Amino acid sequence: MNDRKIEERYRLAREQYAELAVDTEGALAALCGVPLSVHCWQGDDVGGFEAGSDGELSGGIAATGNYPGKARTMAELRQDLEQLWKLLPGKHRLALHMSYGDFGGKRVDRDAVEPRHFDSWLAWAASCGIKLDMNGTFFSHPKAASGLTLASKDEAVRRFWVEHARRTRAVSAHIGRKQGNACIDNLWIPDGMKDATADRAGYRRQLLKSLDEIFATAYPAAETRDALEGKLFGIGSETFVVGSHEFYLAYAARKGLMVTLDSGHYHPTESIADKISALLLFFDELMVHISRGVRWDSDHVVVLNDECRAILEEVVRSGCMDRVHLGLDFFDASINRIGAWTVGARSVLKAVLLALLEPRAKLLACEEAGDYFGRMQLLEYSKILPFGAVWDHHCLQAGAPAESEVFGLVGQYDATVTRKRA
Ligand code: RNT
Ligand code: ZN
Repeated sequence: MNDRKIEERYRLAREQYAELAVDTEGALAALCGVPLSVHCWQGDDVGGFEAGSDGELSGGIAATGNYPGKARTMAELRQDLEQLWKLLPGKHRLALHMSYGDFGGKRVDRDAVEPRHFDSWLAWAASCGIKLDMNGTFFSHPKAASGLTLASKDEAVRRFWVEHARRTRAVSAHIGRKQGNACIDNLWIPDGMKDATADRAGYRRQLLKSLDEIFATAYPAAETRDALEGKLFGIGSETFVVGSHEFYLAYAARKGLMVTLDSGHYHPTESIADKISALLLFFDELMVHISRGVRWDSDHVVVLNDECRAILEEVVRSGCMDRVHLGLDFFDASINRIGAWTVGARSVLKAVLLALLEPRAKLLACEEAGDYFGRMQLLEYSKILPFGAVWDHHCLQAGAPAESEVFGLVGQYDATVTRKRA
C-alpha cells in the first residue's frame, strides 16, 4: 500500500473516531510513549552464550521446533534484533538473561558473572538507542538439575543460586546506572515438583530465606527495581511450584518489590487482566510478561486475541500506563524467529492502541447512567471501527512498515540472512 493511500484512509478513520469523541492523535501520542521490554530469548530459543553450554534448555520451560537460522552468536542475535527494531514502530527495551553475558569465550559460572560482562551489551544498546532489563538465569544448569534452586534443601546448591541472584541485582544496578534508566531485574525460578509433595512449607521456607538474603542489599530505585515472577505449574513441576503467585505477592507486598504477572502462568481460564486494577492500588509498579498459553504450554507467540486485548485494556483503563512495565515472553522455534518477535511485539502495540482508541468518555457515561445496553453496543461498535488505518498511519509516521509489508520484509531477511546461516 502506498503512503498516500495510508494517509487517505487515516483521514477518514480519524473522522469516524472523532464522531465518538475519540482523539486519534492523542491516542497515538500516548502510544509513542509506551516502551515494550522485548525478550532477547526468542532469537536463539533461550540458548544464551555461556562457553561450554550445549544450548540444551531445561528447568520447566521448553522451546520446540527447528526452524533454520537461529542466532548462534552474540553478533547474530544483535543483527537479528537490529532487524526487529526496523519492523517495530517506536523505541523499545531489551530484556536480557544472565546467560547472555559477553564472556569472551571463557567459562564463567553463574555465581561468578560480573557487571563488566554486560558492557558490550550496554554499548550496543546505546548505539540502538534502547534501554536494557535483566533476568537471573536459574535453569539449564547442572546445579538446577534437581528441579530446585533457591528453594533447595541442599545448602551448597541454595547458596550458589543466592549468589547468582545477588550478582544479577549487581549487574542490573550497573546497567541502570550506566544507561541512566532503571533496569528491571526479573526473578523467576523453576523450583517445584512433578508429583505430590510432602513438604511444600519446607521448600517455601527455603525460598523465603533465600529471598531475604538476596534482598538484604538495597539499590537505588533509579538503578534497578526487582520483580518476582510466580507460576502455577511447569514442565516437571506440574503438581507443585514453590514460587506461586500468592507466595510472591505476599513477599513483594511486604518488601515493597514488584510482582511480574506472566499471562501464561495461571489456570487456563484465569486472566491476568482482572488482576491489574486490584494490584495497582497496592503496588507502585507492576511488571507484565505478555505471553500466550496454549493448553499446558505457556509460551506461544503473542497474537492480537481477546486475552491480549483484555490485558492492555486494563492497563490503559487504569490510567497508570507509566506504572506498568510491559514485557514479552515467548519462544517458538518452529517458525521464523524474527517473524515471531515481530508479530508478538506488534500485537501488543496494537492492543495498546485499540485500548487507547476506546470511546472511553461515552462508555463511562453509559455505565454511570446504568445504561448497560448502551455500554455493550458501544463496545460492539468499537470492534468495527477502522483501527487498522490508524495503526498503519502510526507505523508510517514512525518509519516502520505498514501491516501489509511485514510478511515480505520478514521473508526477505529470512532469505538473505538467517537461512544463509545453516
Ligand atoms: C518461565 C518464565 C520466565 C522465562 C524466561 C526465559 O515460565 O515465564 O519468565 O520464560 O525467564
Ligand atoms: Zn515470564
